[in-house]
Amino acid sequence: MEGALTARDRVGIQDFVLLDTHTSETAFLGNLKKRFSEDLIYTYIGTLLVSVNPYKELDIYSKKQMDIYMGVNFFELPPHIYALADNAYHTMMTEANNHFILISGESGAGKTEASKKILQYYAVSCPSTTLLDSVRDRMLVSNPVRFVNSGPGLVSSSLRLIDHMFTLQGDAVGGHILSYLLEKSRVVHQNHGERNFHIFYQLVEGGEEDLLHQLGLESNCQHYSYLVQDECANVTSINDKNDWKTVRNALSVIDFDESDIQHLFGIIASVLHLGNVQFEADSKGYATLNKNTELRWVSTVSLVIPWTLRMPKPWRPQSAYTLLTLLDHAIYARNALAKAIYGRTFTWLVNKINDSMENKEPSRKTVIGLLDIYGFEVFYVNSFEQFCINYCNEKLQQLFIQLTLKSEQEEYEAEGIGWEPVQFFNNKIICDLVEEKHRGIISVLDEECLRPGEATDFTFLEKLEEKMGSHPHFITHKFSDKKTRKTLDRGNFRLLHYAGEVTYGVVGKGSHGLSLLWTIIHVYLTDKLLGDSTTDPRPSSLLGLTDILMSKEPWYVRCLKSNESKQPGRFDDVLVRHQVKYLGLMEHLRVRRAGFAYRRRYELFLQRYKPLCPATWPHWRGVAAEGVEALVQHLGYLPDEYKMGRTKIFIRHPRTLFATEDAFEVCKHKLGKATKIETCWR
Ligand code: AD9
Repeated sequence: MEGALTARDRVGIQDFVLLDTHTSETAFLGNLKKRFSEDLIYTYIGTLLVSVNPYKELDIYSKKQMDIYMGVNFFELPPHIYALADNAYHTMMTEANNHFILISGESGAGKTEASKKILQYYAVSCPSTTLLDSVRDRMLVSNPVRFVNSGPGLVSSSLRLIDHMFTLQGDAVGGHILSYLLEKSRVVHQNHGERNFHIFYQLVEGGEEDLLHQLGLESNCQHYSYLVQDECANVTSINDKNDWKTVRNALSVIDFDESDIQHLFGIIASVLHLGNVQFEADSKGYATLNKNTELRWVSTVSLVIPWTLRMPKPWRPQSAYTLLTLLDHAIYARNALAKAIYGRTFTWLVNKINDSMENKEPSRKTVIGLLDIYGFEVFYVNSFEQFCINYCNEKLQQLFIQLTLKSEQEEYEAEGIGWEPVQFFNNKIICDLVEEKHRGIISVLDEECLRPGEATDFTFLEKLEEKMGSHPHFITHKFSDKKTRKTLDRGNFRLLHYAGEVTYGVVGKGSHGLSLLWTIIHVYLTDKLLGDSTTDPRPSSLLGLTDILMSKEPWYVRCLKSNESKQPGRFDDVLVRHQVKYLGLMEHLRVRRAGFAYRRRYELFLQRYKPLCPATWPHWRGVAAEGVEALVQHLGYLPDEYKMGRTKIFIRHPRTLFATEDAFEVCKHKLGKATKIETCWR
């Protein structure tokens, strides 16, 4: 008994659903930490995979490991990204339906690595022909083109979806990238500790001498103002020179010819030159350009001629052009141009990659989508870009709830078990707060923007207070208690998201604040993400992401950073706790545990626990369900503790399973031999 408990104590529980009945954040963290210290970076919450970045190479990604996981049931082996990839693939094959794998986590948490591992697994495990090999090569290299190590690569965005298409026989035949919420602002501004897109550093550090000469670039990142903010140009773990070679290779695999490549590098260089265009204020505060060298390079290498920046005009209140002439407006315009150039290039690049991965097989396809999203973004005060990302996370949580409950309900029905009400927090109330017609935050913003000249960011905030001041998830300075008021400025509002509180700044964005907010929200969200036809009446408009996802079966990977300094083996409790909170893991656990915590097919349950009952050991010759019934009767399960479905046993509380598991360990000890299935409890 003691020996058995020690094994579980040492490596923790492999599925959080089975963690003690009192599910506290502390117990959750304790289990993660215990496993992490044993280099067990993966843990399940049901079929959701939690991954903690080890910042070191682990010997768990070999071909041998892939073979072990191939075609094996989810819970038979220790948790692994391969298990998830394999189960998504096999479910897709047997049910001939579409799936998506949602990978979320902060920057550097391991999302790119996770998607690479999944792709590598498919590359090795899917049937192979020469034609398919080339498609797979493209899928694999499209990843480096997109990201290249931690942080954003060439076309990183806050949310990315790549579809991988398979024939009904399981052959990979093509791919498609859909990208939302490109973090364009990162081109001109990086938060503390963040880098700009890697491709800039790679070009400057790794670019060949001739190429740099042709593009007018210095081989030194320090020379470029867009690359030296927050002194993050040199990250020791990143080898820009080597990564440059990977990108070069990737571009050739995905059919970029020399002229495409020249065009691409020209544009990247032009953004760097643009960042170095400096203005000076004249005696009246109007912007002037003191030298044109950088600007000339912009036009030379990218064929973009930024005339607007070259025309210092006196300020005239009624003219749109005059906005550019004051110093800060000129800087704003320069940055906007840099972001726009990069944004367009991004779209072009994604289209090119898609062309190269286009599915050329006429037969029916099924799809596994890889969706990669930054989790909740939380700074001291957050802008409306964070609002968009957080709202998006809120929608995805809603989707998770709907899909989980739906699949629970379907499973109960399929198994002939009555539906039971479940206890969890439904975040629909927060989604409504943001999106409800005529009442939500976006509607209020719309209404305010219809009053040009009258509406300001102050009136916007007042309207919000008027409409939702009493809402339990909305707080402003005016509608808060004394204690909260101390932490909340007058120009901010706070939302109680399902994962925690986030404070958003509204006031103080200047006269263009409102229209800027409107643009951010509508361009990034309402139009693209939610497919709301009220703002985009075009019938050909993009399908909403949630609609796309609703039509697929979900799988989840949640990536956590173990520490900020990328140190192998270091587990920073505060940092991990923060991510557990903002990735909503406890809430996920609650939803998962809402009905029956554990279910297992009769054959598997019997195979493991048959030594516990004289009637089933060493062999049960009858129907598996009857064997399980005999087994649980022998173990003394109370009637309320379990239900017998058509193919599975459902157990309500983890403690029942644990008692069984402990008995099994004792029995195993007595029998004096380890069974093969033992590994599944690591
Ligand atoms: V960003 O949102 O694109 O800024 P990611 O994608 O979340 O970010 P990434 O996968 O690039 O992070 O991981 C960051 C670094 O952590 C990698 O370069 C690896 O050095 C390290 N890492 C991540 N996952 C693993 C792993 N499973 N094993 C070993 C890992 N190292």
